[in-house]
Amino acid sequence: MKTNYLTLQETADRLMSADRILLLAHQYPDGDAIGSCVGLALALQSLGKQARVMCNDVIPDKYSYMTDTLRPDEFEPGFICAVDVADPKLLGPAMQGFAERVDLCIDHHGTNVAYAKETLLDADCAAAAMLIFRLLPVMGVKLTAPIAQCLYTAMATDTGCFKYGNTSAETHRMAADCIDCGIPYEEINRSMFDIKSRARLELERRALQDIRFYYHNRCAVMTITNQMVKESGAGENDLEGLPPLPRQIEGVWAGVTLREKADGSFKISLRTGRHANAADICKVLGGGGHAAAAGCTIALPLNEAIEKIVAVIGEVTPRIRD
Ligand SMILES: [Mn+2]
Repeated sequence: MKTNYLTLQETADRLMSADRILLLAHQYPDGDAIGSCVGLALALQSLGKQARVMCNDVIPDKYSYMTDTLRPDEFEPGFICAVDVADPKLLGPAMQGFAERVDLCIDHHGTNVAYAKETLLDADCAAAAMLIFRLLPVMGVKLTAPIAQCLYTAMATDTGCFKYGNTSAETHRMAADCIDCGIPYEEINRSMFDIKSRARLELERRALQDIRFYYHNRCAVMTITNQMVKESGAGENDLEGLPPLPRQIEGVWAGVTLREKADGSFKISLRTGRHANAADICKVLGGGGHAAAAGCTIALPLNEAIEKIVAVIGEVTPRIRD
């Protein structure tokens, strides 16, 4: 696949000369996917353009304060822009019809497979929203509170509330500009990071009970089976944000979360510190992501899937065995 990489100015030019702009988020949308898409859609609408956001999945309720601010434009797309989507497969089954028609991709994943006609990529950005933020002045769009709460949410969620190593001074400066718009950042952070349902707490309890350790306790493996989800009463919205848990344990270099999928295979989420590289490990298994957070899928029974990921962690990170 081949793409034409654009500068910020060229990206702004493309968006300014387009109309009926369809913005595509990735499946299982997170704060960055939704915040970046809605923030950009609001910016485009403020310029008098038609814009809408589409996603394979229903947007979880906790993000509705962002989507509610968007005017519901309906149109035949004149320009298709994917945001925060590293690979067209991640658009999800319902959006595959657009996969080969993406005019522009705005992304911050170093693993982006260059599938769009043109791409704005900066892998040093903590969130795709930082690219949207940079585009605003180039497009002559003023940062308003509705846009600011989208971009703030996106940056907060992709940086674990400005805690991860991907957070830069620029991220903080952008967040500060958003706060200057009068957004309810305390409420946003509480709803994104602190609030959990009782079903979610019950699911965590079950998952933590069976956590397994390898390599002198430097690797922790947590499993979420469909049965555990069912028994805890957790809904789809309760399943977000579980992968950071194993890495919260003292001394853990590599925190693994296996999530059983409907077909019985396992979605692996890996979180690592500075001693291990999650993207390098997941790449061996056909996945990808960032240095500190990456994922892949393993189609094996549970115990074999755990053996596999643990073995690959050891191969790619020999020091973890010492
Ligand atoms: Mn992102």
